Amino acid sequence: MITLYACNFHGAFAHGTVRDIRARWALEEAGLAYETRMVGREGLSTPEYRAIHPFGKIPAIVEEDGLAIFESAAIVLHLGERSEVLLPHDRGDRARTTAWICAAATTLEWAVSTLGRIDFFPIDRDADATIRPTVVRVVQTRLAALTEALGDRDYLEGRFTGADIMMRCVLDMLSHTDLVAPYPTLTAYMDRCAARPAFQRAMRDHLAAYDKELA
Ligand SMILES: N[C@@H](CCC(=O)N[C@@H](CS)C(=O)NCC(=O)O)C(=O)O
Repeated sequence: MITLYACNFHGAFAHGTVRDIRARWALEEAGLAYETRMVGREGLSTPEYRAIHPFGKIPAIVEEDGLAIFESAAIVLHLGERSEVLLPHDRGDRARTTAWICAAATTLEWAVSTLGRIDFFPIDRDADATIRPTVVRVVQTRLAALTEALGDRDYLEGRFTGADIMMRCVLDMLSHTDLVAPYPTLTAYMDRCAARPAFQRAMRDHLAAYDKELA
């Protein structure tokens, strides 16, 4: 069975967006059986975990044959080789889905996570306050472009793919702001993705890990 490495030591601000949700959701969409192993803060820097994830981050997965994969985008792409739900077989559709997964993880997530870093983990309050408006403008520019690209389609590739897992999860990292609200196309897209039974199972289990820790 696949092992998913997740964690439950983050504060309430991060519940729902810690990146194991991406791997959980992909595993659920693909219908692949998995067991979850929780890694504590100290566990991230042990040699055993660094052998699985060189940077000591969450998520990682280890497959039945011992193959370890880290980085949420890589996990979604890799699981896509086992499920056409995540990654279409058609050459062009597959290439575009891959491009969207990379765009979510780089072009969007770079700006979105920088905003999260400023808002939740301030390093230098004055410097952060100075750059925040610029980061917000970059995020807004990306959201406007994404809205245009999505158009009236339900999902990025028309039908659901792993690209929607990555994109919705990145957009969700803006939930502490009102930046997505002016884009009804995007809020409807996020709701549509969240209504999927696989997402609901993944989110239920993701949040249950925090409830267990708090109990
Ligand atoms: N680009 C990586 C980011 C991984 C990452 O930063 N994960 C966070 C959880 S959302 C983490 O492990 N934080 C624990 C820490 O940095 O100590 C991915 O998408 O997998």
